[in-house]
Amino acid sequence: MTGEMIGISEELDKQMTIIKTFLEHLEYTLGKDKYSATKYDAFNALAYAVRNHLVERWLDTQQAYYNLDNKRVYYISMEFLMGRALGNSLINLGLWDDFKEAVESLGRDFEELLNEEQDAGLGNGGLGRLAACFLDSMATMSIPAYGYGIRYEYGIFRQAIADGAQVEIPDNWLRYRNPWELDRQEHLHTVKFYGRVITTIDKETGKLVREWVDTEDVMAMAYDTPIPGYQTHTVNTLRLWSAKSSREFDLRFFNEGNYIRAVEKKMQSETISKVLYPADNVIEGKELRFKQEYFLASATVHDVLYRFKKMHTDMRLLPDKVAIQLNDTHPTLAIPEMMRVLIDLEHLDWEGAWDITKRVFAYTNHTILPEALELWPVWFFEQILPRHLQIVYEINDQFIKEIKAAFPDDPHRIARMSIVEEHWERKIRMANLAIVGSHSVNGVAALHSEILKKDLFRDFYEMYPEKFNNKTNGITQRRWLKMANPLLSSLIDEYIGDCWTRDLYELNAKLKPLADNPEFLAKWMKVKRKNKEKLCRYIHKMNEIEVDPDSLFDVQVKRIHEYKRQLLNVLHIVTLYNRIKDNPKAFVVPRTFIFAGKAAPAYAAAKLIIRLINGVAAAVNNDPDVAGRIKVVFLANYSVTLAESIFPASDLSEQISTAGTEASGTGNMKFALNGALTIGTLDGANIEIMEEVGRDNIFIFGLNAAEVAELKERRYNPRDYYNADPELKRVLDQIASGFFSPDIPDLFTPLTDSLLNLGDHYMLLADYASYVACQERVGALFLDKEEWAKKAALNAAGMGKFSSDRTIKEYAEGIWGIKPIDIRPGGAEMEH
Ligand code: 26Q
Repeated sequence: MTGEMIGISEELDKQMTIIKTFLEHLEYTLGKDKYSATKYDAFNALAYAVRNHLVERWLDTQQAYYNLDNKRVYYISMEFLMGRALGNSLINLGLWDDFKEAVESLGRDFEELLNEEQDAGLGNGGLGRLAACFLDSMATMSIPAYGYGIRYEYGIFRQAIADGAQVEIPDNWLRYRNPWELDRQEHLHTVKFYGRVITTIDKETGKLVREWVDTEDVMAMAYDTPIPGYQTHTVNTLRLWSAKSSREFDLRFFNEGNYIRAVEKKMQSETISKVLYPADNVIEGKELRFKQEYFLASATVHDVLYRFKKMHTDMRLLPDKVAIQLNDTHPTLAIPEMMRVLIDLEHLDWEGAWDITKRVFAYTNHTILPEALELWPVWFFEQILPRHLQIVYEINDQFIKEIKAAFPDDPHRIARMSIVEEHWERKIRMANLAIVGSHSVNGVAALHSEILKKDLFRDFYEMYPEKFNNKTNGITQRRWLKMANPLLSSLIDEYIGDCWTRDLYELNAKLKPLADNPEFLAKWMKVKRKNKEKLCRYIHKMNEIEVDPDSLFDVQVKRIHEYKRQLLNVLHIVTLYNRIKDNPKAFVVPRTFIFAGKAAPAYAAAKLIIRLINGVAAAVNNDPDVAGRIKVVFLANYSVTLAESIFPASDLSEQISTAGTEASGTGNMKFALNGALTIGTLDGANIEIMEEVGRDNIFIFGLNAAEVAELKERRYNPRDYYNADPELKRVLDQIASGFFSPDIPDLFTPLTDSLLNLGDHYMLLADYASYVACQERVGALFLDKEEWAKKAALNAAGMGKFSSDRTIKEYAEGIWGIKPIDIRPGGAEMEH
């Protein structure tokens, strides 16, 4: 046989194996044949076939970690916003083409099968999606890592729009099986709640001994999902905890007199992992949320220590083997839990336990909004976690001694820094606890980390400057370019090869010169146009709106929140609308304004903003004077999957938060990577995006963070802007008068009131004129197609820094002290 023939027969062999595995799963795992199999069955059979490939590497990886006994990082997060797994797994395994061919040879549409998969929506937004990007990057960079979270039975609600308003639909995502998870019945931990603490004196040592008794127990059961790296043998683990009644494991349960009552009790304890709290950047101080946080913290700490103790007896080695990263304060109870286990169960002394704990933990802050800082009432602790309250008090006592030593005679400083807030209701400040109990505190963009040091955590920075550092966020280019935008990926591959998938800085080095290549730019524009056409078809199908693919796609997709200022975007749209109405023949650049995003169900203002967008859409889209020049589209149910089709089709990325409020943003990076230009404020990572793409290739407007602070200081008066700007006044009066809500004329007055009468907290009016002027420059540039395309290419070409691979490398080197582990098939692994 010739070499070529061997190649062909190997290829055939591969195809046959895929088809065989697929059919076996269809028949024996799912019990279907080709007559009875639905599209969804076919998706599942495909997923199981892919899982076979994952499992081999998974076992090799876990075996290698065990044999090497290397240091591992545990990323604990209340949220993992994973989206779909099938396409991503195929890309990371390098099996996309093989599986696509195999599926098509069976007469099925590959893309249609991929679309059968539900999103794993176990997160709200930025923080949850960041955790998912980090998992992809950690596996790709061969970092020995575990994600730990909660297996919510209901993920983020599905959003429908009825009469312009958001309606929440429960996301019962596990109802039709989850082919990616493996239940680990044997990995079970008891999590205790309530009860009381007994103190005795040890007769031999004379020391106080604490026992937490009469507790109500819930079991945490593990479900594992494989996390494959891209072009590597590494497959890491995402371990999600599900709450199971301890009674089920208890024989007395079956002998209880009141059987129905007993089953009710069982169900109650299982509610802990029922539902994700749908709040984003605002806390819901509910008891169930508090229990969820402890459930995750406790089960994870016990699991980490169980794994450590299989290899070691000396707990002082823990910081050499374990790094724990806290994704915001949500899992911070892991700190007192670690202290409890080390002291009460492992019998270490306080100093030893505290030293170990601080060296293990690191804390990432994701927000400076005061309403998102976690404070839990002391009485929650008294009732639910009495032993932890003692420990937190002891940590605080020691800490206050430290403050007094460092800053004598400064009682205000002590009051500000104390872990216990002593207002009329005593509360535990989780951020203070996280800072004191960690060796590292980081923000998620340069500006954000500066604000933490200078403002929010200033006192702590003065005391522990060495703890503070920055880790600018990133995104995985595998999902957000290679998978989401296959046309652009292929174009880039054609010109510079595909090394950018492992090293995004390749774009900076090799794509930049192509921004002057007319042939490349022509192809670039064709790709953008194709992606826009596809989104047009989706918009037509979902919203029955006809959109012009040649219009400027001006896009704001993210959670709906006042600080993100979707309302400022609306003020601009209404301004344009009025200009057209005044002068129907005036030339305006045709634009399609696209919005998507969920509002927290209890956040009235955010829900009203959705109604306003839809009210404006109804007026604008159907007005003959507008003649289709501007259209407004609100796409329902923003999700990872919907995002994957929006970014590739966008021309303009709206990143318009009040300077100093958006910690980083990550959507901003996804847009730019897909060749959208940004209109934005000098906030979060926008600043670093500007530095990377160049000041001439981004549209910056409005006050910067220092100016915002200064204007607040000088007593900002929004009415000054309203009175001085007739165009602005007209827009606000229109919204207030019911122009966009003819059936309920005063529907939107709460929104205009908050701007005019309640202080305009996010300073929309101060930035309005600058925003509108900036948008005029955007429109003018869009008319010059070549110039626009050039800048778009330069944006993508400047994104090297924003790969989450870079971010993870910085965490691994700067905080975790962890090196990559090269995994080889069959187990001949080595440390780098
Ligand atoms: C806390 C307690 C009780 C209930 C809910 C919460 C809660 C849940 C989610 C508080 C905050 C969040 C989410 C915060 C978040 O997504 N922050 C975003 O994190 C991104 C990743 O770092 C940044 O890019 C964004 O700027 C930041 O807003």
